[in-house]
Amino acid sequence: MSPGMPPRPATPLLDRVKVPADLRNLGPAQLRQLADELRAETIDAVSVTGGHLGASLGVVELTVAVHHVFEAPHDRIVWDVGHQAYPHKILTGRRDRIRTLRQGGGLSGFTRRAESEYDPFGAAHSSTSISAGLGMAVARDLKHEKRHVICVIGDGAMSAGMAYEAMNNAGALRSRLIVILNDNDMSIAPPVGAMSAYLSRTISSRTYTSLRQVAGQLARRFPRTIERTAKRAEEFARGLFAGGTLFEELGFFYVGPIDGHNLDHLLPVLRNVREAEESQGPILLHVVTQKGKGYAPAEASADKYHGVARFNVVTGEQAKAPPGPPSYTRVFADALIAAAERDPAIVAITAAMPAGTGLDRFAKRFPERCFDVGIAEQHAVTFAAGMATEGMKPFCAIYSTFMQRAYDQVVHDVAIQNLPVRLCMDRAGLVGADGATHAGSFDIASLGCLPGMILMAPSDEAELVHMVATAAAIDDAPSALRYPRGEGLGVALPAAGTVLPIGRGRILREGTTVAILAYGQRLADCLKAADILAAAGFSTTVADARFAKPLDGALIGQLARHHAVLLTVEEGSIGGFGSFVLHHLAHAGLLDRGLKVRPLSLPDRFIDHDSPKNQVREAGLNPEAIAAAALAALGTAPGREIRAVSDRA
Ligand SMILES: Cc1ncc(C[n+]2csc(CCOP(=O)(O)OP(=O)(O)O)c2C)c(N)n1
Repeated sequence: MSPGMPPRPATPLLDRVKVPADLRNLGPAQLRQLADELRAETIDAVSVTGGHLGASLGVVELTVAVHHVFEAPHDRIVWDVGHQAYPHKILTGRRDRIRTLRQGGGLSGFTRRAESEYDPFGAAHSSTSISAGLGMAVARDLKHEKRHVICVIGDGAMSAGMAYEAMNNAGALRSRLIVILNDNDMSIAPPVGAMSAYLSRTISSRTYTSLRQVAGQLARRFPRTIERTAKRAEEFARGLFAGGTLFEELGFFYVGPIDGHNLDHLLPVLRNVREAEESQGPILLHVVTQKGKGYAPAEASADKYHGVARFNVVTGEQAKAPPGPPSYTRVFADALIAAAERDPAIVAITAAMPAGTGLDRFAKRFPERCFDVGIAEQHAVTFAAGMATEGMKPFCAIYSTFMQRAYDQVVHDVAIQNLPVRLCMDRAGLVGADGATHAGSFDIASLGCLPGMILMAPSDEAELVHMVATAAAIDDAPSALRYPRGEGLGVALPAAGTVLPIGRGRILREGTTVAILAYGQRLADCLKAADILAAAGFSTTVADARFAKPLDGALIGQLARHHAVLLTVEEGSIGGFGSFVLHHLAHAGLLDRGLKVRPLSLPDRFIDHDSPKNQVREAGLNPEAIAAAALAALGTAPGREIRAVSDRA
């Protein structure tokens, strides 16, 4: 225990629960106590690691109830997004490692098949649970097996099209599937859209459905399990009940809404749902919970502690990073606001991430020109394309990893129609504690192969300001801008962005033997690598490509002709910038005279959660690895003195 920290909470009952089977025989009072202990343990663990606290606190009772009523891992419990699964991890044999959450070598912050047999499906991107659960249910039926499949999905995740595609299919297949809608009236930010309003109406049209009334709902479908007296309640309940119609139209049997923190309600309802006839088809159980429940600082905060840094349990105060340069996100938002002040055609779009993308700042300044479309990346991109057809200048700000969802929209709706949509991808490259699911690895490779697309990446935050101005000026083609998570380098910011010449790079340092051509955020480490090489006696040119498409053929030609070794460096997957450069070199005949080219990119494997520094080292993209690649190409093994120089750097 660190000094000043409160002692860990006493958890006598939780200490006896090693796996869910250990809680199946507990009575209601013990389960309530277990929930309290589980909540205390979750708070204490996340205070050490940081992470997604609010969502996990909201599902403590639900987690206990589901594990009490169902028999995981035989029954499959599929958590959507997986960020609320910390209590589930604690109850499923991972308590001893819960204080390693999101740390290098530790537990993932999401569900993960490789981590536990209790995680039947890995997640982190939202709205996949019903599709995956339906697949499991259909496989079960084809194999003539008996098991329950339970998907737990939040109201935010329910705003994505994929959830409806899955429900539409589930309703038609009539597979036995239990979907628990965990409705806390929050996404990361307050939820938006008609679906959210619909759920609110569903809840506010009456208070929680009483147990008796839920029994009535269930009686219609499962008369064998309900006492006769409930039957009279049925008409009453259904007559009063205003919600659930949408789900029923999709072929689900709707039950609820019930209080997701009240075990006296959760347990009997879940038992009834469990006992439903196999032929009954999919069931949707609507539970209402509170994000951050049971921890005052979380309940009081605007985002309900969606994602937190390490914090003091007593005060709720989160660890603050020492003041440093502004984040790329902040610089992007301010540059976009500045551009929008000059140009009324500029509009901004986010898919449920207003704070993460910085567009909350834009929305404050231009509320009528900012659109939060919910967790709906596909729609966001085509919505932007529609605006572009009418002469607006849409900036579609979506994390690189979530842009993957919208690939066909980028190809079909944006690129083929050559519409000037600006794709602004935050969190490009490695992202640290959120791990491989959130890394922005594939945008260069996947967007760079699209005809007509312009690709830019800033090497520092001042460059980002220029690139936002450049994107605003590109009116005859789609463009994509990628920038990393976290703070900038601390360089001076220009008063206003300058429009850059499209497809032109720049040389920062001139040398004679080795050329390093960087794309994006690794440039600073390439300069450090050049120092290491200089100390080893090799003169190095360092250039900033600025654009991955169109490539700067003249610059590449110059580097190729006047150096023995050419390195390309990017924080993106194989098949990206380095491949484009190699392709160009080959076609231009620049490989024919013995030039040694080494494309350095992320390796061909997924990189787990860890500190950003460790991840970059593992990827072989730190200054030492860059220098070592050059030396290996030159035929010189890295020596002791080289490491010493880089340590000083
Ligand atoms: C495709 C995709 N887009 C965006 C996100 C970022 N994200 C993580 S959790 C979350 C909110 C989810 O809200 P909800 O489903 O209601 O769960 P809660 O956190 O409220 O429990 C968002 C937008 C994501 N994980 N996946």
